[in-house]
Amino acid sequence: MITFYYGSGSPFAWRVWLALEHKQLAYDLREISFSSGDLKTPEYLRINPRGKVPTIEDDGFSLYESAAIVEYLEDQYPQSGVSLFPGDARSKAHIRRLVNEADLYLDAAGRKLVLAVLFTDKEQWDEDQIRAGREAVAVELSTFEDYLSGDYYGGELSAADLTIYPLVALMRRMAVRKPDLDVASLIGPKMSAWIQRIESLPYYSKTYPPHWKAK
Ligand SMILES: N[C@@H](CCC(=O)N[C@@H](CS)C(=O)NCC(=O)O)C(=O)O
Repeated sequence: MITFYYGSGSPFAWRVWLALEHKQLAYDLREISFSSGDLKTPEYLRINPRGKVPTIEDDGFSLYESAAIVEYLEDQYPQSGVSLFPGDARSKAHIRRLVNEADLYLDAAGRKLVLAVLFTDKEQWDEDQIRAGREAVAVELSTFEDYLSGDYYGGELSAADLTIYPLVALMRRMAVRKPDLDVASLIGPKMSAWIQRIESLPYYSKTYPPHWKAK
C-alpha cells in the first residue's frame, strides 16, 4: 500500500491525491499539519530532504515532487484505474507540456498573489504588490483559457487537469480572504465549465482540502 504524506491546501499534494483516486490505487493518507514541525523531523527529512509535501512511500521506495509522483503512479501501475497520460506519444507530450507550464508559469503567478494576500498579515498588505500579483494571475488564466478547446486540457481527462485545477482553486480561494480581488472575473467561460466538470468527478469531494471546509 502507498503511504501518502499530505498537507491540506497544498495544490501539489492535492494533485497527487486526485491522481491516486484517478488511478484507483489503495493508499494510506497521512495528513501533516504545516505548523506542527512534522515536516522538519529527521524521520521525515530522510524521505524528503526539502521538508515539504507531497511525498509518497511505496514498498520501500520514497518519492517527492508532485509531477514526478504522478508520472511514477502511471508508470508503476499502468493497468490500474484510468491513464493519467492517455493517448499516443504526441498526446502524452502535450499533457507533459501543460504540466510543465502549470508548474513554471501558472504557479509562479499564483504564488505572487498567495504571498501578498494569504501569507501576509492583513495590516501589512501592500496594494501595489497585490495588484501586480493579480495582473500576473490574469495573464496566466487567460493563457490557460485559450488552451482549452475540448472538455479537458489534453482532450481526455489527464494529469494536466489534475495539475492545473488545484492551482486555479487556490487562486479562487483567495476571495475568502480578500473578496475585492475578484479572481472569479478573471476566469473565462471555457475554464468555468471545465471547473464544473472537475468538481463533478466522483472522487472530487473526498479530496477537497479539509481545512477549507470550515470556510
Ligand atoms: N515542487 C514541489 C512543491 C512542494 C511544496 O512547495 N509544498 C509546500 C506546500 S504547497 C510545502 O510543503 N511547504 C512546507 C514548507 O516549505 O515548509 C512539488 O511539486 O511537490
